[in-house]
Amino acid sequence: MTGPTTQPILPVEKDEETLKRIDHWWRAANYLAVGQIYLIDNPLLETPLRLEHIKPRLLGHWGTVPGLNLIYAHLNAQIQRRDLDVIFLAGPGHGGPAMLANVWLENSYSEHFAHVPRDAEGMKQLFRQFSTPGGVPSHVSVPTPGSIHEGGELGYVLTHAFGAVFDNPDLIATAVVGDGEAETGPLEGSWKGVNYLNPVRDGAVLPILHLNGYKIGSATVLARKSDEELTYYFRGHGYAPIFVEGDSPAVVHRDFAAALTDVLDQIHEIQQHARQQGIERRPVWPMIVLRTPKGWTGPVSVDGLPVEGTFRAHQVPMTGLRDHPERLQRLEQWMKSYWPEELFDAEGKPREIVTALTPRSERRMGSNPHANGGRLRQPLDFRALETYAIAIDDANRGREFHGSTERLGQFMRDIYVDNPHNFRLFCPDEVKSNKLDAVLEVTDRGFMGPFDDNDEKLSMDGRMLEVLSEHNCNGWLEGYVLTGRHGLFASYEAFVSIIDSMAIQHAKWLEHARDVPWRASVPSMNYLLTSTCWRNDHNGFSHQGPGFIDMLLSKQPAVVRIYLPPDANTLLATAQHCFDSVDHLNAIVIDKHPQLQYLTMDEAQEHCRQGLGIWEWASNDGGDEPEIVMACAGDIATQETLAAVDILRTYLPALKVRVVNVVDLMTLQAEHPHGISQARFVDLFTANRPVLFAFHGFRGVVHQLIHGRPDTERVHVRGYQEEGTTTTPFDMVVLNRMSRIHLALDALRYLPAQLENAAEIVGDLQALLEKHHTYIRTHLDDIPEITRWVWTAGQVQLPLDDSDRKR
Ligand SMILES: Cc1ncc(C[n+]2csc(CCOP(=O)(O)OP(=O)(O)O)c2C)c(N)n1
Ligand SMILES: [Mg+2]
Repeated sequence: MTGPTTQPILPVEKDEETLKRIDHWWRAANYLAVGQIYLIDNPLLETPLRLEHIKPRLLGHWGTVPGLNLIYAHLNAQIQRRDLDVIFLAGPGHGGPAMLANVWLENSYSEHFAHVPRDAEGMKQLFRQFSTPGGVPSHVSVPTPGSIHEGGELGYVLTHAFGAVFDNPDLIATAVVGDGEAETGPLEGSWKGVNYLNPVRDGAVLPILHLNGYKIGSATVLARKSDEELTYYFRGHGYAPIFVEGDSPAVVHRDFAAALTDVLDQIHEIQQHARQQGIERRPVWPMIVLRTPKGWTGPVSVDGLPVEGTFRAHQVPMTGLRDHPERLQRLEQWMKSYWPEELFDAEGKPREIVTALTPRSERRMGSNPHANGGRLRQPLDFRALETYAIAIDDANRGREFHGSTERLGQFMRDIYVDNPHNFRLFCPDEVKSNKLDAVLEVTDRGFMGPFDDNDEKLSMDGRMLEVLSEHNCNGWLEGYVLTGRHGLFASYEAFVSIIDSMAIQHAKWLEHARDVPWRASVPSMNYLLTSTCWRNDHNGFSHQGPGFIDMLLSKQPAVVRIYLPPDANTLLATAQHCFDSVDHLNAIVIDKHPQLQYLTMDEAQEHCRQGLGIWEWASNDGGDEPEIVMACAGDIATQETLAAVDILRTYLPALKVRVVNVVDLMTLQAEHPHGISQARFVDLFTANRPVLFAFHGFRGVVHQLIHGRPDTERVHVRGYQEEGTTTTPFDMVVLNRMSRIHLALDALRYLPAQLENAAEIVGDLQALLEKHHTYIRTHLDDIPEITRWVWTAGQVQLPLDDSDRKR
């Protein structure tokens, strides 16, 4: 709820005293932002500005600052008046000086950083540290109290805001959208969030589109549209826009205050109505369109060119102070135009007229606990994994096909039941396709209607969200976990790369957060990559792309985890571990089709604890030194490896083969926190025997990971090598040379001593390869004995007859 409308005192727009405080706050924040961009000393301008007070490198973005400061100041007044629970997300996150100024004024900053107190010394430090080595970044970043959104890469502010308010009924996420930012694909798509926002159960997003007219170098599309066009546009998306426009502070303050009063009343009304009387239809949510000049109150012109109100105000609006000493005076006049002596006392403390606008303790937007969401994190409750496990024993090990993601669906179904307020599954329209639909037994797909008789499992109460936008799914989950809740984003493997860049930004956030002690640990971002490259044979060449793994490898080892469970029980153990973990990006890769099952639940849990291990039941080295290690990571890679071992053991029973399965890919990398020791590497892979490694994704990944391990020349990797078309499943592994036939032939190639006994097996494998080629073109399907293959421990019969062998 938006909180009680306390004290029916005057609304802000009619309350001259509060408007005065807002203006003072705004001026103070503007002053502090300019100071951060320019000054290293003399913060209160006690003496005339000299060059030694000026930073040697002028960095930062001024243009967006006055708008952000205006919105912040006004929100403070409303938070105070209504005791609102509000977080502030700055889409134009390059306006870092604005947010730093505001959280310093409200004292949140000094409470987080004692070395930057709220006085002249602290002000000097605030200025000096901004955008300087060893200081703070120019953006609204991890060390900015109150932020869950860096805003460096534009486009995600609305998705983060929606994610933050799902299941947070009392929270309002204010999302300032830059007009340049509004041109990005993700932002454009994210207005749809209201179609998934339930006013009973969820909080509210308050979008404020800031039309300052410009991006870095030119006009913005939305700023050049008339109010009428914008009204149609936003009405069509389900919003009722309120317009505020001007360049006179007094007028804008009054109008913006009135607009905020109006939208907050509307939000309150929508929520009260829905919560007391139920929802008949999707509400029309209010939003504000704010037209104020870019770089408002800054230099009007420089070098004879207009700056205020143009794109030239984007970064540092007036540079070259060393070559133009008169600009020192202009800077001083500019800063003095905010009347600093009215704002700060002689000791540099903000005066009462400014601080009077500070909301109480955790209502300050820089101290709101949702913006340090780890503080609110409640671990999930799980039922015993045995509930969902597939029963495995020596008789059926590797001999039965079951869907693995189905079991994960059942596990998540019960997580939904047992954790009704802090777990969500987000998916781009594939929950059923990915066989996770057990979840739908306990929750519908959430949607705000209208509804159609043919809809299935679609209702306003649904808490599983399907939107055909990987950007929304990812951004919603980011907003959800950064505010302390848990979830999973399930995607087709090939299309998760649409959000590579978002995942990169989130990884950077987590990397940075490791150095910020007051940031509490947040639940991990969990990705399920399914419908993988090996089983998209029916979908053409567009649907293969295991590159998300490669992208993750570029991030700091501390924050990335990649899991390739080979079967259902290892998937369950992996998923529980990921749902319990914090501060990571966890990628789990597994296909959705029925597949062979190998490990008991106990074995699976132990295998996942170790991250990799020897599968003794598939090996015949008896614990001695094998002649070859057949390693595998990934479900299809594991299946083909085992099938190859089956063939080798059938034809060459004396050959000593060891099977090593890798579920936690990062165990291979020595410098990763999960990386195994060199001694353990040798225990598993031997010191010098050939290793044939079948890998789910691109082969370079394994080579990269094992760099620095003993004798890597002997490790030969097979994997996806960008071959594909509409064909059969087995043909996919053939085309990419990772089939059991290729693996068995390759093994022999690395075992020259075996070759003299190998004429029969080599002949048969080549005959089988040829038979496969002609068979699929004749029958349009795989050879049944291949697709029906199950583990025989060296008793396999290849589907060949004499005519095949003679050919
Ligand atoms: C995805 C992305 N593309 C490009 C940029 C580079 N960039 C930084 S600021 C900016 C202009 C932003 O304009 P707007 O959203 O209108 O913000 P404001 O005018 O408030 O500064 C651009 C293009 C970026 N940060 N992110
Ligand atoms: Mg702009």
